[in-house]
Amino acid sequence: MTATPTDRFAFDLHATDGMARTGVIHTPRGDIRTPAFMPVGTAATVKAMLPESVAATGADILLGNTYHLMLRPTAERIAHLGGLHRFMNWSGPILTDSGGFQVMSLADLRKLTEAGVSFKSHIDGSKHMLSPERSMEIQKLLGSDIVMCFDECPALPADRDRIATSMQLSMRWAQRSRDAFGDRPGHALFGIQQGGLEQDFRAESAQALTDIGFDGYAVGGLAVGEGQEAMFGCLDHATGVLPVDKPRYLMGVGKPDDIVGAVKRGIDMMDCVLPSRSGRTGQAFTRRGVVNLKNARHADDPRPLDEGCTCPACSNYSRAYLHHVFRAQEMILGMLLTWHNLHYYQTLMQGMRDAIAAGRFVAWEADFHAVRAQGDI
Ligand code: PRF
Ligand code: ZN
Repeated sequence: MTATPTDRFAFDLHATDGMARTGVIHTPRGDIRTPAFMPVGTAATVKAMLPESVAATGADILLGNTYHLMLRPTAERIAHLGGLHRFMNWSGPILTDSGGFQVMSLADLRKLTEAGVSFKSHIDGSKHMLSPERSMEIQKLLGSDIVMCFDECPALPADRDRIATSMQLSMRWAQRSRDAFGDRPGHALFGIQQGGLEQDFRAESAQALTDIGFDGYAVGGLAVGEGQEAMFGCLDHATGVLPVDKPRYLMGVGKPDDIVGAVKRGIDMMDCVLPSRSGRTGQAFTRRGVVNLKNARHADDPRPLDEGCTCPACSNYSRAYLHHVFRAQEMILGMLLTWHNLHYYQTLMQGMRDAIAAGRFVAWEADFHAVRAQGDI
């Protein structure tokens, strides 16, 4: 695929196979091949990785977080230092989450009103507030390429009334986010669908967002403890009510089989801390499932983690070495396994992009599950 230099944000859909889609999101900072997996760089770093190494795994875009960066080092400081791309030495596109979801899961003493959320920092107890307007301002100061609306994501299970009230608040905040974002050529604003597992609320939310008009649409409020079957059941109708000609982003998902199932149901973008976070605790994702390097069975094993993987961890080190650096609590364990896991995730995405383009996604998916069923050998 040749990169098209562009000064605006655009989505080209190249092929579909069932509900699955492949294409390219063009941004002034580079193209994003879809389906895309976005590594998480919460605190202006993908932990244990240099940015050039993250790029070498095949990532086209990173995710950053409003909540963490506004508290430390602050958005204003990052803006003075030339923006987030320069600050963290990543020249490709960055999508930033809006903060609402992180406030609800991390902050202390939260107070939610129509205006927004006031809370105390989980780092030093200092007082802050986030609103649609302040979130848009922070994401602009950071220089984010893809800005997310400020929303509220209720914890599941919740009753229908609570889910409806919350979704309607998120839709009013979506309008305020749109108004505050304004017109910024080259930068995109994504709406976030809410509505829990309720089909009618998902459709109502999609309609409200489409009426406002966004550059892309996220499916929020999933992967919050409902389980894979319920999430897939929801996605079976939640993606179909979103515009076909705009990217669809499933927030905070997931395990490899979650990702495959989401792409099958029409999702174009995803992010998750799993490949980076589990790498640091000795968990590796492979074609044959999860391998835990903590396990004593690896202590004398001269074989690579995955003989079919071309990442540095698999090209240059044995399972015995990875087990040793786990036991010795050496930092290289996190460095090698994060690289491997991100490489595995990106290889998975490339496999799906190729399969969709060739119209053989069903066969590709059957093979994905068959190889995993064999287990680690
Ligand atoms: N909203 C926002 N960020 C999110 C979510 C959401 O619903 C989720 C849900 N899985 C993860 N990250 N703004
Ligand atoms: Zn590897």
